[in-house]
Amino acid sequence: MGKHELPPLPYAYDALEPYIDEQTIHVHHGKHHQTYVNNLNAALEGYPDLQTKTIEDLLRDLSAIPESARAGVRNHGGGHLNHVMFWQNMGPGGGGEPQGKLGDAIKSTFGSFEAFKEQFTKAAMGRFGSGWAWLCLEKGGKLAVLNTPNQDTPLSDGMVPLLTLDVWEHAYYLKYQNRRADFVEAWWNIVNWDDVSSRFEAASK
Ligand code: MN3
Repeated sequence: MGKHELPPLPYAYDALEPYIDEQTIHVHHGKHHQTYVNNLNAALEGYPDLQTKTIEDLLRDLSAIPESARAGVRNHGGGHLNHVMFWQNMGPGGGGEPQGKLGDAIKSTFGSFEAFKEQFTKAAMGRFGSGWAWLCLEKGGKLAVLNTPNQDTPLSDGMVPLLTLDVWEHAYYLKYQNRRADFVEAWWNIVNWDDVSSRFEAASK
């Protein structure tokens, strides 16, 4: 399938203003995400068998990756896939609450949307250092909120990621400095629930 490539941002660089500023998106997408893609391709050099796999397949079974390439795939492949999802999970005109099957599943799992929001925010705030907060579908079909360190994806633990939030400092430092809580609160206004819902419906089939 050739080399992995940085997908274009699915909206304009200033589309998430004022919640995420244009400069942060430029650096985050054009520099940070691009670097994960470049380093993933470098990590796969000399492994023609791995080069034919999708990024999802590589991360779904890290034990199948030769040890010499595993950390590169985990860190840079995870960095690539997590950011692809992060961009798609957001959009202008987002926010509010999910409707339909996802909205119902969130209410029956967490009690209410507000309770879910609280739990997700706690996962985002509770990740010490760099990492990600997640809403996932577990193997048994149950929704779960968790966080992961570094660029680890719950896909490697057999879950299907539905919604993710990047809480690395590079995601918010230019605008929010050390105020991660303000960034997390602002981010709820740009969650693209249509994207999250379609992931949920595809995974629940
Ligand atoms: Mn990032």
